[in-house]
Amino acid sequence: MAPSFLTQTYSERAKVNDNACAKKLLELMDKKKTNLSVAIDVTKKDDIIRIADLLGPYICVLKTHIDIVEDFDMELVETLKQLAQKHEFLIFEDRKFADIGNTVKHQYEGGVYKIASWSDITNAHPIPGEGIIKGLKEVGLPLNRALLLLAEMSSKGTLAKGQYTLDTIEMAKRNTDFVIGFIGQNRIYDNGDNSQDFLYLTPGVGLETKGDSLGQQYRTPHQVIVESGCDIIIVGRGVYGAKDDAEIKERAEKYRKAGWDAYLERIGQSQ
Ligand code: S5P
Repeated sequence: MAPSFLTQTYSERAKVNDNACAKKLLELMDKKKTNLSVAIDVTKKDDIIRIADLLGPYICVLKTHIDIVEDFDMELVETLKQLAQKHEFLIFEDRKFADIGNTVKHQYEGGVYKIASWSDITNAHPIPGEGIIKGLKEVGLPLNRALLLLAEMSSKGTLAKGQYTLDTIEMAKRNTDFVIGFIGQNRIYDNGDNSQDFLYLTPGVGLETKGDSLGQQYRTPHQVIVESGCDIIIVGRGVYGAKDDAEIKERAEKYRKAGWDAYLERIGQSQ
């Protein structure tokens, strides 16, 4: 039996991944030595651009919540696209689509944000059933975009667990041309038979605190990458919530190193 993806390097996995977006992501993770994604959940355009430029060298994925930006315009996304090229990272609009296929198609393609035109990756809740993937795919696939399904959540009391999570994985397996992985807390589907390599992106990561007052729960990069076998750590306030730009960079490097060291340990290459 071929070795599990769990113990393969990101570059080995890039070579056998058929999805252009997943391949690019795995390649740049290997090249930049980072499995850190930062969630820049700030509300002013200039702050997003400043922090994205600052953090570019440390991250593989820049995660946005575009609908919290107070002064949004298309210039913002044009600048983010330029920064993505300059620093080699992917853009992930964390839109969490959750409606019927026909509606999400419009939400993804059009409206104010035109998400599909600039975001390499987006995500969806599987709750409506497979039509949500089909709708998003009609828009995203011709543009070489990719989708993550929310298989589990980091928040207290989440309903995304048990059979729901297992059914989410089955849904992904039927749509591997577009679905490249999951937002989740554990590597649920690691078959060891190498039939499909799904990426696991994991939020709820913090080194200093265990959670917030609104139900968020944090684990360490080591818990996420080594113990739970996930691939990318997503950190928000732990990085951008620093007092100034110098500290934002310091924190990004701390999380990048913690995530990368955990990955090296997992694949058996730690010194
Ligand atoms: O289960 C989840 C899924 C997501 S995408 N839990 C999460 O926290 N997220 C997102 O990750 C959330 O919307 C936010 O943008 C980020 C976590 O931010 P932090 O400040 O708590 O690290």
